[in-house]
Amino acid sequence: MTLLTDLKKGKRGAIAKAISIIENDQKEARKLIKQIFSKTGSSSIIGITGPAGAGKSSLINVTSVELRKLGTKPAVLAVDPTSHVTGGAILGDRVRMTESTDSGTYIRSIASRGATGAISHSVRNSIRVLEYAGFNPIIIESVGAGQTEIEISNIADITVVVFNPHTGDSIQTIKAGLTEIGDVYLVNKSDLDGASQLYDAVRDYIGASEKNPIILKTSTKKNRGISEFAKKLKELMALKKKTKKKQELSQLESELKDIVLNNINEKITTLLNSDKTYAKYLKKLQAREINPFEAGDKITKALLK
Ligand SMILES: Nc1nc2c(ncn2[C@@H]2O[C@H](COP(=O)(O)OP(=O)(O)OP(=O)(O)O)[C@@H](O)[C@H]2O)c(=O)[nH]1
Ligand SMILES: [Mg+2]
Repeated sequence: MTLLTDLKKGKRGAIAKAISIIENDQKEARKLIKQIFSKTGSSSIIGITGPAGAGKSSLINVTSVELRKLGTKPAVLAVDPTSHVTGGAILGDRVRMTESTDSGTYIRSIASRGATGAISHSVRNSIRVLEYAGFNPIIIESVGAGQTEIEISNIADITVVVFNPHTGDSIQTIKAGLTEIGDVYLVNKSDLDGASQLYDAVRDYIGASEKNPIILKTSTKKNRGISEFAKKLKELMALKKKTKKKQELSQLESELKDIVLNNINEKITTLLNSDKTYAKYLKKLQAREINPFEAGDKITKALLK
């Protein structure tokens, strides 16, 4: 299969095609994963999250350049919450991320529309494609908005949370649950007013936590703190490699559960449409001869017999 050969060589066209298959064609995606799965699982996955506009894309752009200088070969997956492939936000990312593209970093946006399980599926398997193509680390950008960000932190080996002094609600955001997931906290846009206060607040609020995260000030505009951030990432990659095994086991277990539950859901949904017991109790329910719970129990019992 030439796609595999080209993927292995890290050819851009092949990677793009493979990720499109992952996103759009379940049947082909299965075939592809079947062929590459055993050769994946060893790259470091870095999740970069934080409020919209914090500077995640800009940071990834300049940090990738530094990471390449340190001898790694990063690739980027941007999980875009607002739009699919033609959307404006992605174009914005493309523009801002040109620098790292020029230097050889592979960058790709994937849409996060649809069921949350679908996002995990796309991200997990796109990661596998990039691993097979020889990239390490794989950086995932996601906006810190609820479900997606939590899923990403489950997939990532290293989680980086980005704040900036311009969003007045930053401390609120900090309190709203981003406190536990970070291995690294960045106060970005340190060239702007308020960065020092925010840095102090983050350090007071998060620095004392058990995880003992790294907290850094960065500015992509002034190129401050970026090489230090890249160095810390490289150190963390080495450190996490030792604990990766355990994390990987639980990640694979939750993926397996997702798949099994999805499969069952699909099967049962099809089954119900032609099931006699279901039809019978549905009618009774609609005639108000039985209540929903009782009808549900009867149908479930019959199905699981
Ligand atoms: N002053 C200043 N502006 C910055 C810095 N980093 C990024 N910006 C600006 O902040 C804006 C948002 O940057 P992005 O990198 O797109 O932020 P993002 O977090 O990826 O945004 P979304 O993907 O939309 O959530 C852009 O206008 C950047 O030029 C910085 O260090 N200092
Ligand atoms: Mg972005």
